[in-house]
Amino acid sequence: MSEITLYGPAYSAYTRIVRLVLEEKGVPYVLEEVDFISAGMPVAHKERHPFGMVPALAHDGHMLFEAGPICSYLDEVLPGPTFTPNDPPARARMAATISVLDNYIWPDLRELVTQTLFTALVGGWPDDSIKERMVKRLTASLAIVEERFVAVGALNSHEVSLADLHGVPMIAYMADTLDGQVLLQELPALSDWWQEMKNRPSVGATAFDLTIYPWAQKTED
Ligand SMILES: N[C@@H](CCC(=O)N[C@@H](CS)C(=O)NCC(=O)O)C(=O)O
Repeated sequence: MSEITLYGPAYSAYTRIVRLVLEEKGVPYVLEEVDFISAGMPVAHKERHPFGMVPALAHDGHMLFEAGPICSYLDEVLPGPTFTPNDPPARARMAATISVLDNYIWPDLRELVTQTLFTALVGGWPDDSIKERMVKRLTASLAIVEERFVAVGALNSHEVSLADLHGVPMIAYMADTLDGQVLLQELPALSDWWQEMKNRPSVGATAFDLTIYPWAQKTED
């Protein structure tokens, strides 16, 4: 099998989504760190992704980009367990769950995580008004995810699909914040799912330490 190189930083939620699929498949790969917080997106990476985002993945002479399509590609071409249901309605449901996570959950969660984790790490002050607005929005949107997706099996830690692996890095970041922990307490199905998912070896294998990055060390000056 030709070598797989994944471009993106370990702290990127979308890079971690792809890493989880690779780990679950049990296939070796090279992670080339592309740290975009230190000094913006490196010029070399802008050649890999037309909009200069991470992740991108090189395999078999192809440069692939966008986490969802990369994961579908890997699930199709790599050996190992499969994470895409055969049944078309179940497959559409999986794609809808991924779309919901991308469009209605992650943008607010990313803002919350930026204010709570990242701002402090780079030595800044969180904007509490943004934080409060995001908590309010997430209280409403996650209640819908809980009732219409998790409780009815669209996320399922016993029959893991690409939707589960897509959700893990997002909920992992959420669980790392105090506000996220409070939100999770009101979401029993999502909490149960996370308790199961976080113990998977792939989740441990893709854990990362934010304090190793040069921008994070500024707080120790
Ligand atoms: N639609 C993209 C989203 C990827 C994304 O949001 N990547 C973030 C890091 S997790 C990024 O590249 N941020 C750099 C920037 O905004 O300049 C995908 O599915 O891969």
